[in-house]
Amino acid sequence: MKYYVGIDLGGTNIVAGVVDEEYNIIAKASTKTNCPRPEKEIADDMAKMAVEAVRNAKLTMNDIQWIGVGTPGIANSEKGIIEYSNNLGFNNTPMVKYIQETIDKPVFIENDANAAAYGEFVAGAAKGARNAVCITLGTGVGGGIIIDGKIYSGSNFAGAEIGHTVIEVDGAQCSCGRKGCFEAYSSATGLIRMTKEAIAEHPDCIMAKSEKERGKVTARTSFDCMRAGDKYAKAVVDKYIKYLAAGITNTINIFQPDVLCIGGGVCNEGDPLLLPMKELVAKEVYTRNSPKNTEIVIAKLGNDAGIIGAAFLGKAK
Ligand code: BMX
Ligand code: ZN
Repeated sequence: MKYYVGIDLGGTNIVAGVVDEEYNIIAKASTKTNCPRPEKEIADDMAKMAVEAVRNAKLTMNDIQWIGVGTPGIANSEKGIIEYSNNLGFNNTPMVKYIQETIDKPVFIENDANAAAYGEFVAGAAKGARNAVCITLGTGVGGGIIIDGKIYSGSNFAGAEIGHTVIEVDGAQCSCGRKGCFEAYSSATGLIRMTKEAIAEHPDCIMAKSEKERGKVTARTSFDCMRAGDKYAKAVVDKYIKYLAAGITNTINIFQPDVLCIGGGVCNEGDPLLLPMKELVAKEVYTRNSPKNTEIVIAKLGNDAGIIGAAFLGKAK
């Protein structure tokens, strides 16, 4: 049996997993990212987690083929440099070199959403597809594109940033500097913003009460309060779904993948999110009258997608 290590570097957690050649995660190790802090410290912790995960798997580094890393931002996979990652505070960080100072193995890096898409492609909801696009609805909206079984990251390692395509000109401010990005509406962060806006407009609604009781607004507030009968919450959910459907329809119109996979916590809402979204997409997509169309599915692997995809980066390009 061959083994690989995949590391998912996130704004909150660093998770390393040992993955066998049948795509099973056999052991993990994790720690807090604790950013902002010096990039070398983060890299050292990543190497530490890799070593710990291997130990937890009762293996040694000799059993490991290579290490793969998924990171938010722009990952130059040829030079092994994370060129830019705003939430981690990275600028031209030589991640591969740093990790190899501790571990003498080949190290591959890739954007986190690309790695997660690859994970879903090799072992999850996009398994068996030739062309697949995965969209993650999390803190941001991540995009990963698989064409003919390989990760497509474009030139300059900066492609597949589906989250930063504008769906509302002059719309809500995005963290990338543009206004009206898909990410500004369809991320969990975007949903929370729209929920807060509605609460400010309707201070007596059920969402406002929920905020007072819990002391916070989350990505679930609007869905929960809609179920409790709040018409303003339903309006937020409807708006969220409308934007999500627009972003997904755009993506299908560009790529016409066999499978479009969506992941991230918001997908746990299930049918109340998915059914109306799929209905809107079906009405609008360019191929609406074609006998064959892109299948929209929910990601299967959750947070493990990023680890499994990272672990197989040695085969991804
Ligand atoms: C942002 C962007 C993408 C990333 C996506 C998902 C940065 C630092 N991140 O659009 O590269 O894939 O977020 O990130 O520029 P997540 O934090 O939601 O997983
Ligand atoms: Zn943007």
